Amino acid sequence: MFSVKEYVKKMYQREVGACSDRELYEALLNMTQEAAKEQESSKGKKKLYYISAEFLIGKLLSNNLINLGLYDQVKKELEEAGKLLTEIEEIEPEPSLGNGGLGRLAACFLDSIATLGLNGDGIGLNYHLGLFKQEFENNLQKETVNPWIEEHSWLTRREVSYPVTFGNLTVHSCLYDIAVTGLHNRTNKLHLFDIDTVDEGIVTEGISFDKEDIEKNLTLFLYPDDSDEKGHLLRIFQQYFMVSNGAQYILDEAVKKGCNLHDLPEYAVIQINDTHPTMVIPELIRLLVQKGIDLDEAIEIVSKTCAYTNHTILAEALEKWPIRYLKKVVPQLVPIIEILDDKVRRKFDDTDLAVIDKNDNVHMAHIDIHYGFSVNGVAYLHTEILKKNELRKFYEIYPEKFNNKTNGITFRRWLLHCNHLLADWITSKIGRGYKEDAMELEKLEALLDDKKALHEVQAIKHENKKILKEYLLRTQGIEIDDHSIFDIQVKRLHEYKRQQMNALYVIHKYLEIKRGKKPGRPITIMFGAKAAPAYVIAKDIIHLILCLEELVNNDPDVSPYMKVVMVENYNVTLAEKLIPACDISEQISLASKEASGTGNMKFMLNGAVTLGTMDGANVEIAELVGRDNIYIFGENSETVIEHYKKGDYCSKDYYEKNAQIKEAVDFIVGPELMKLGQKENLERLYKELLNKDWFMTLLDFEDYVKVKEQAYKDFEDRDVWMRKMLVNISKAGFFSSDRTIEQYNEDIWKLEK
Ligand code: 26V
Repeated sequence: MFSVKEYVKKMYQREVGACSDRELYEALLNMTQEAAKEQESSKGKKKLYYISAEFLIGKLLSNNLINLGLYDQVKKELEEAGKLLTEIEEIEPEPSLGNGGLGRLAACFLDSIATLGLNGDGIGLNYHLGLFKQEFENNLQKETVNPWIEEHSWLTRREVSYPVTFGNLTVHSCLYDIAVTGLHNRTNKLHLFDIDTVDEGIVTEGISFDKEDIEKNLTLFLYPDDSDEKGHLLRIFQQYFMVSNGAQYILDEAVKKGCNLHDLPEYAVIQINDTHPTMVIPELIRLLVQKGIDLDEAIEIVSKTCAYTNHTILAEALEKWPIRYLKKVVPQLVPIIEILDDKVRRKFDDTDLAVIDKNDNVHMAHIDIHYGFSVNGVAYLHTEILKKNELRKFYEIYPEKFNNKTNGITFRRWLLHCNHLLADWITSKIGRGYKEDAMELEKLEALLDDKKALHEVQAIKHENKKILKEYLLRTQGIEIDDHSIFDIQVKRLHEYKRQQMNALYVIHKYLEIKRGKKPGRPITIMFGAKAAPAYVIAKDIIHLILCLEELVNNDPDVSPYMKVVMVENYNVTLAEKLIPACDISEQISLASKEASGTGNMKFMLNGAVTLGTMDGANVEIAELVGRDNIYIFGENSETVIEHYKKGDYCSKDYYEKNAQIKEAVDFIVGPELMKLGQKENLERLYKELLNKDWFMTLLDFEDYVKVKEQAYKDFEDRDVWMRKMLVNISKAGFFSSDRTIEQYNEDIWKLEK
């Protein structure tokens, strides 16, 4: 019924072979959207609304074709006309509507919700320029705009508009939907709110713009620079715009289905993705009261409708808004927030539990915990830390609200789409069942001692390395050796993720090679990371890595044995190329700091072996694969938390006691790098490591070097390494987001299937 040939004929009155790739892309876009529409369903009285400031959806064409069961047929039709789907895919722009894990998790969840046939939509914002695009200039990160909305896109404009009032300014929203297809199942929606007055023309240099011109900038960027008050205020404008639209939409849909508002929890459940959408709680209360419901009852209704997910324990990421900011942007919510605070204070004799603290800051997470029915962390260790440490007092009063939901990833994108070779091989060995039930991957264990099978896996890995090599050369002019070990760390840049530790390793290895200690096989250490525009030290770390790339790759003594690569503008598309080609997956955060991580799961599924700390979901990976199939190093979370409590970590002690550490740290400000880099940046980073090192890089460095060397050594025993790869693939089933979503539904949402 859906044939490319016919769509092309209808649109262009031509044959497939006579169309340009862009024309074919647009024809496929139309065809896919119509096929998705046929799967739309309104089945289910109760509906989930997953509200999130970020949805990092990636390109959609191939994924939708896979989910709609059209992929093989389309690929074949195109090939018969001399066209390649992989080339057509490159036309599609990638929307950058997220920073990293949190946004990508939301996208994986939407895929699983639709695949499981659940009634659930996403609600977010239609940022015209997304997150910035990263460019490198003089070994520094430069931010530029990243427009992604074209005339023909996945966005469908709806006839929906709501008024949203900020102080004395009222704007009228518009709404765009993106279809979310499930594998052989229903189509749900991602609703992205916007306003028509946004003006991309106000951007001047890089990503600078007037932060006060709300009508022109409201949905211009994802998370504008929040280093100053104007940035903070804009963030509150964005958050309120998102939740006010969301709340009005949710109430409208419920009422249309027969809800009398008193029974709202039977029609709607709202998952609050981190604290960014927290204002949906007071906003819903405000709207219900406006519609005639008594305040106390409104509070109760909303508390039974909202559930909160915590994604971090980092203090600086836990939102606290000064009440004077809220008075400026959303004065109508302030009396409600004060009542919510008052109720808490009357009930509990502990100011740590209050919504508004003594400095007049509103703790958004406290609103979620008191006035939501569920609080979940995103990996076993993370939830335990929340219960025992950061949120201990809340756990004591509401133990029944706390639950864990270990994150997951959608195998449609992170295996079937990004690694066709491996997916086809798996199908040939254990059949198609794993596509519906990821736990069936365990059947691969029967092949662990089958040499021929192991060599096939090795050949697939090598093929993926060649694909990556070709792609990086063509798109970024980067040359890599496909026979080297691919050691990869790709994720947001943050000190707690410790890219700086990996960079120190590069220095250490560089010096070792200079001294004549050459590795048996060349290694390629790859990085990919964006730094928040105002995060100074993060940008210094990027500078260090780029300087090292220049130094190492141009040194004839070293470059035959080690290369350093920092890919520009790391995004979902690049992840889909890097992950299938990876040998060693770097997951080296300071224990207790990475809530879960999801990249770790993607690498594992694609046959990379993890080098990591006992943090986030690494703990669960280690438990599943066993210590022979993962490289663990560093102090554990309990020790780290103790160090923070006692304040007894002193990086200088490590620097002074260990010559290897001293040598690597000193190199940052040594003549080789000073020649290539900026004195100010390198010195600042050096001082930071020596005098502060808040995320304890030097604490774990020695063990990191030791364990990493062991991994490189083990890589040489090819059969043993291949076995490790296959164990990782076969144990990855637990990390399917289908499992995660089943658990959310079972314990929190309770939607009918
Ligand atoms: C965001 C920011 C933004 C500005 C700079 C400082 C800063 C620090 C932390 C954050 C994190 C915000 C929440 C977040 O993205 N958490 C991530 O959520 C993932 C999905 O649950 C999880 O896998 C990651 O471990 C967690 O970091």
